[in-house]
Order: sequence, then C-alpha cells, then structure tokens
Amino acid sequence: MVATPEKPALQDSASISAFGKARSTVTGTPLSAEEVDKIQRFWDACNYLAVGMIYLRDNPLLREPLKPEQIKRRLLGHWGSSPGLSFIWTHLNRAIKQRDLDMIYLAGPGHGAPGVLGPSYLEGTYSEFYPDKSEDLEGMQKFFKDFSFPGGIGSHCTPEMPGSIHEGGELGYCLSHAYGAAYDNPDLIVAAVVGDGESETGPLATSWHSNKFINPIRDGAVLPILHLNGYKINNPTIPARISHEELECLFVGYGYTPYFVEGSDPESMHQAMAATIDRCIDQIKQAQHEARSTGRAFRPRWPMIVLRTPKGWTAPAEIDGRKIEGSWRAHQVPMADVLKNEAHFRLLEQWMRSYQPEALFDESGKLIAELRELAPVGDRRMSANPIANGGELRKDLRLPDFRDYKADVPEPGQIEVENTRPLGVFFARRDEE
Ligand SMILES: Cc1ncc(C[n+]2csc(CCOP(=O)(O)OP(=O)(O)O)c2C)c(N)n1
Repeated sequence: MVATPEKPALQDSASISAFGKARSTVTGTPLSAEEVDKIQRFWDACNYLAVGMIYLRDNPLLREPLKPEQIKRRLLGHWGSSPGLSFIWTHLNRAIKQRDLDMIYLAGPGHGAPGVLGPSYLEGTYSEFYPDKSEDLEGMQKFFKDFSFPGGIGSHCTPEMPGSIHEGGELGYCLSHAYGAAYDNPDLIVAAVVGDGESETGPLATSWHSNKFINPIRDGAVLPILHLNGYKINNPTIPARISHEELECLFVGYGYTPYFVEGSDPESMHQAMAATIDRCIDQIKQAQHEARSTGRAFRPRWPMIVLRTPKGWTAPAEIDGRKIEGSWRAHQVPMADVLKNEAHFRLLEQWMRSYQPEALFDESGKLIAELRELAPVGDRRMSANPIANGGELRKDLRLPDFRDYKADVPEPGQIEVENTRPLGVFFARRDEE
C-alpha cells in the first residue's frame, strides 16, 4: 500500500491580528498629510456622534462636565459595527468627490445605524429631511435623544433614514438588494457593506453569485466590502477564523478580485483604504468602458474589498482588565452600567472627549467648514441620492386592467385553467404598453 503523503494542516487565522499598521493588497500613499488629517477628523466626528447617539440625551457637545441625568435611561444601540461603517463612508465620499460618482451605500449590518446616521447628519441631509434635527447644538441634542427612542429614530437603517434602501435588521440580504439596485442603472455604483457574521447566513452566502447576472453594458456595478471585524454578537466568525489564503480563494472562486485592507493604525489605514478604493473604481470603470466601447457584455472579475479592523474600533481598549476594542464585548453598548458605575461613567466621558468635539464643531454646534468640504454636495451625497430616497423617482407601474385577463367560469368545477398562462399574457402585454 502506498502511504498517503501528509498534507500540511490549514493555517488557522485566529492569530491574524486586526490591530497594527495597515497591511493591504494595494499599496501606495495617495493622500497628502493634510488629507489624512481631515479624513481622520471627519471620521472622529462620525464616531463622536455614534457614541453620543447611544448614550446621551443632553449636553451633546460636552460643553459642560457630563452629569448622570444627561445619560439615557435605557441604552440601546450597536457600537461595534459603527466605526467601520463610517470609516468606509468617509472614504467613499472622497472617491465620489474626486470623480463625481453616482453612488449609494447599503449597510448589511444595519444595526450599526449610528455609523450611517452620523455621516448623513454631518453632510446636512438628515437636517434637510428632519428640520428639528438641525445642524446646531439644539438639533444635535434631539438627534441623540431620539435615537432608539419610541417614535424616534430607529436603531437600524430604517426606510425613514435618508439614503437607506436596506434595513439590515434581518441579516443576509445586503448583496441581493445591492445587485437589484444596480441592474438597469448603468451609471450607478452600489457600495454594499457585508458583515462577516452576516456573510454566514444562507441568503448572503448565495448572493455573492449575483455578479454572474451583471451586464457591464446595461447595468451599474456593485462594490462589496466584507466588514471583517471578527465577531457576530458573542462569537467569532468563520471568515475571521480561516486563513488568509482560504478567504482569498473563496472570493476568487466567487468570481471577484479581492483586495485586503487590514489593521487599526489610522494613518496607514487611511492611505491603504484610499489606494484600494481608487483601484476598485478604476477597475470598475475600465471593465465598463471595455464592454461599452466594444459592445461585448463579458463577465469581468469585479473588485471587492475585505476590510479587517478591530470590532468597536477606537473604543477604550480595556474596561476592568477586559478587552473591549477588538472583542465581542464591543458589539452593542460597551458600558451598559454607566449609571451604576462611577468609574465607567467617567470613562465614557473620557472616551467621548478623546475625539475632541470642541475642535470638530463650531460655536453653534455645526461641523466646521473645512471638514464639511470633504463630503459631496446635493444629490451626490450618498444620503441624498434620489435612487436611495423613497418616492423621489416614483413612476407609475404600467398595469393593464387585470379584469381583461380573467377566466370566465360559468359554473364552478366546469373549466380547467392554469394560473401562470394568463399571468404570462398579462406581463407580456404590460411590457408592450
Ligand atoms: C438572520 C439574522 N440572524 C441573527 C440576527 C441577530 N444578530 C444581530 S447582529 C448579529 C451579528 C452580526 O454580525 P456581523 O454581520 O459581523 O456584524 P457586526 O459584527 O459588524 O455587528 C446577529 C447574529 C439577525 N439580526 N438576523
């Protein structure tokens, strides 16, 4: 008998750290030091708002020392996903501005709504839709207080949220919705953030294959971004526990070109993310140009990004000796006992002040102009894009009168008619009209 040669065991990635300087497939430093600084501060503002929404009901810019009565009685919301979601948003904004892109954003982990509501408020869109949440101290206070409050702002990316076509409460449908939006929308790029936990659901695991149905001439593009923050509530995710090679092969097998961006050091992560998004947009535009100029609808190997960061990125590293940033404990409210624990209460204030709100917002409470300039304007804002704002592009359905397709039934049980055939005729006529 011939002995089977021993295969080397697959490397386990439990040791792949989400921390440290950026490691990325695309290298390069496309940003100036000034751009890195501004992007960082815009993201700080997003993170500040996310924490504020989860914890505060008053004193929104901490203009006075925090008091217990300014904390919400019931703390509800998800911090863990939020910093990654707003990090991605901030970087997509740069690409939109630079290239005048028509782009929308879907947050698969829709429970990370604070990470999407924040940028939408900073871009001014939220206040345009909801004038009581104005861009000043008073508006920010209402914005914080109403988050996850009965009758107020939903804790997930609800339909009422400007720019949201995907709620994300039931995990699994992000890519299906994203591809649905891209079909027949040739100029649109749909950025679709998929949670690594979400990626384990049946619907999501199947929907990677939707890239097979994209026609690069007639349809827009989807840019999937796997948000690999390692945990799904209390457990590690499978994508975070397989080797780099296996993960890469998985997405190559699905027909994508995967680009990795991994780490936590802000400066190098900003450079890596900017360089990677630039590459992805170049690749999308190149494929579309090739198909549209030749009339050949081939299937490109569309780009996708794997973003590995600590869960709850920028939260306190540890509380009472227990890891928070980069751990499952960051999933929801990292310190749910701030009203009972004085040390945690102080730590919350310290955490919020670490984003330096006084340098991000002006006297009135509005984001300072030099940071506001980072966001696109008008309909180019992902939060204001008409494609993602219910009712703005409403068209009447072309519907012939269904009564014209009815089956005549003179007496019960006398005739046999299929239901699908008349329905097919109905649809065919509808398309003719
Ligand atoms: C279909 C479904 N199953 C379970 C849940 C409960 N749930 C809410 S958040 C979450 C973890 C999601 O993890 P991930 O997608 O990685 O998002 P993140 O870690 O960024 O919060 C789970 C399992 C859900 N919302 N939907």
